[in-house]
Amino acid sequence: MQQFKLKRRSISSSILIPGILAPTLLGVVPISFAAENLELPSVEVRAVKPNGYSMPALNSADTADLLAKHPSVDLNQAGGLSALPSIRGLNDDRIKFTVDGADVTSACGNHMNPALSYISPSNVGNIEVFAGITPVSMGGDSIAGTINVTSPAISFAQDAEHLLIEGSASTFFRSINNGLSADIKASAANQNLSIGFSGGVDRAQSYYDGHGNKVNSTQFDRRYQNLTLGLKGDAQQFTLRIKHQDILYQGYPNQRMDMVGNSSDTVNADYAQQFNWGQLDASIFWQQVKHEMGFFSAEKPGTMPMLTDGKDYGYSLKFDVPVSQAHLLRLGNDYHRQTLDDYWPPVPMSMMMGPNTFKNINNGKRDRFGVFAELESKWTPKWTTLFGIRDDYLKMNAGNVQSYDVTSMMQASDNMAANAFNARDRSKSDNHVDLTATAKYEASNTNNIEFGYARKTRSPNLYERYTWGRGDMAMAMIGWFGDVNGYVGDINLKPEIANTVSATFDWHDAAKQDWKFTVTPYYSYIQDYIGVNRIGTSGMMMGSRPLLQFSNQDAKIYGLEATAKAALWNNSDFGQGLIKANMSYTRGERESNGDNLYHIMPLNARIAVEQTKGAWKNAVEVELVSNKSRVDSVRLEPKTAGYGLLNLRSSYQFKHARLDVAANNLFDKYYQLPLGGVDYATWSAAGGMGALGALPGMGRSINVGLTVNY
Ligand SMILES: [Cu+2]
Repeated sequence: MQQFKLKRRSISSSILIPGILAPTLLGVVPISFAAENLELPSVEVRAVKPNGYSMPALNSADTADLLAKHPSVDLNQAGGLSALPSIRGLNDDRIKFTVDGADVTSACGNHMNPALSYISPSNVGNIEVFAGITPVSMGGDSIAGTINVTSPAISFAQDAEHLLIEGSASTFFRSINNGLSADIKASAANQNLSIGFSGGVDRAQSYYDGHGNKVNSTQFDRRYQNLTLGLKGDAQQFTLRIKHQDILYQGYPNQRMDMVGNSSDTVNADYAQQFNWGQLDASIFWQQVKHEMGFFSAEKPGTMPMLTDGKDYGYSLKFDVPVSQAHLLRLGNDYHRQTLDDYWPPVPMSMMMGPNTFKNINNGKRDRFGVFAELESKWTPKWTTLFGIRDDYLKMNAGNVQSYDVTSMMQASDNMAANAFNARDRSKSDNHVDLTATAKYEASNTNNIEFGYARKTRSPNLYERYTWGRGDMAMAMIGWFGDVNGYVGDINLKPEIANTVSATFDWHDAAKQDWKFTVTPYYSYIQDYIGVNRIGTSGMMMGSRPLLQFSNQDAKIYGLEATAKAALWNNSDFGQGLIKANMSYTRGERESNGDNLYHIMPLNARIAVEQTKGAWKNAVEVELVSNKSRVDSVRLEPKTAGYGLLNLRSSYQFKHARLDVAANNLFDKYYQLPLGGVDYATWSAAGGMGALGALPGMGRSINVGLTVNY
């Protein structure tokens, strides 16, 4: 019987090193460079030694920002801890996210609490990004790809004689928003048992743009505590993680509301065991969230409490069975239940908001049950293939709703909508059939090609199907697009089905040491893409914005990514030098009329020169973004000008301590974020007159971090 090494990702010890990253078709996460050498299409992530190049938390307290340098990933700006990632133009719920194996859903009509907001960058051990053609074993109910984030691996003592005591303390300061992150970790382990704790804080005031103006409602404060327990046997490992997190407040410059509280408890348990026949990976997760929106600062004043209670729980089972020397079979089953209550308590003395509670989503439920089979085959030393099929069955429902005042003439449109909603059968079920077929061909020792096809399906989320309010205000409260438009759902929405083809051409030197160049063209046709139709315009009180209803409309997205890296020098005077570059171009169109899709990043590139010499690591980086002239006119998406930013960073390792310093946007350039939506907070603080502008990015920030390991 062959010996398959226990290769569960969560027990690989890897540290994330944001660099400039190469995409791969199957996307095995070149977030850290060492992972780049992986034999595709395997999904193993090898142990990566921390090389201390750049600390995750140095430049941002938002874990999503760690993905900004990945050529397939862009960020739709939201709160300072809650940017919404997008993979090749497909955002948010179209991506499958897991955090330590837990499938986490935003419990908020503005998606203020996306999956990555539940882990601080200081606690990220590894990130995997699968873009586009994603193995079916990496999850269903998603069309863009998969992002898996894991905490640092649990460590055990090497032998029975010693106890392994580890700890670290880190602190980061960012000048642009007086941002402060601090984290401590401690663990004690023998050979079989490991116990660990971590805790910390991420907080900041609102940041300033390149003109020196404050960007209102960009402040935040988060606290967290995590406990871990690990048990290890000869061929098995059990991991338990218990987490509590409170976001005390978080501003949203491009939303009408802010977060005034988000309290979550999470339990994840993983079990991996190696058998004669292969390997079993099992995990269960449970997360409970209490979310509150409202107003907390003079930067965006108001009164309107909105509460959301959300739960996510489920399990996953995976079996890896080597059926012969050449073939590895993966089988799996997973289940995920989301429950959601979204309700808006009355505001005392308010004519519009009372006397009853507005029930936005009442007893919402979304269940998904999935099974898959995947075969990975190495036919010859040159040819590798991966074939997978997956079925997900989804069931959704929501209970009766009500407006603030069922008798008020002023709320007639909400009351009519509530009556119609309550009279309908709202139970919906969808069946997804997903397919993935890819091949890799090593044409020679200096080039290879990977290519493939995937069919992937996503069902609407609870807000897309079950938000029902038709009054201006009720609609203005829904939407995670940073455009302050009004949105309403549609019970009859169909799932989105993406058919994607893509290929990665890879050229490198024979030893894979000196240089590498990749090009990845891709094309996706998305049947029943969930876009919007305009159904009206809100009144003056809500700022005369478009009122939109989610609707299925075919769309296509295509583009090109390229990456390059090359060794520049290697000598005793200047150490080692390396240049890395990547660029990406994305185009998204509605099929019927050629309209531009919303939130598509314009042409952009990143070039960095890095030097390593002894304990020093230094880098100079240029970020170039072209102007955004193709905008979604239906949502009144703002156009933005092109820009270039220069960033510097440096780190020095001294025994157990490391100092990190960065200067981001060194020339304090003013620029607007192409995916930032509108700068609503600043516009409304100035009286809400005139047109809404695009959200500006951060001006120059000097960031300093100190990390001590013991
Ligand atoms: Cu919210």
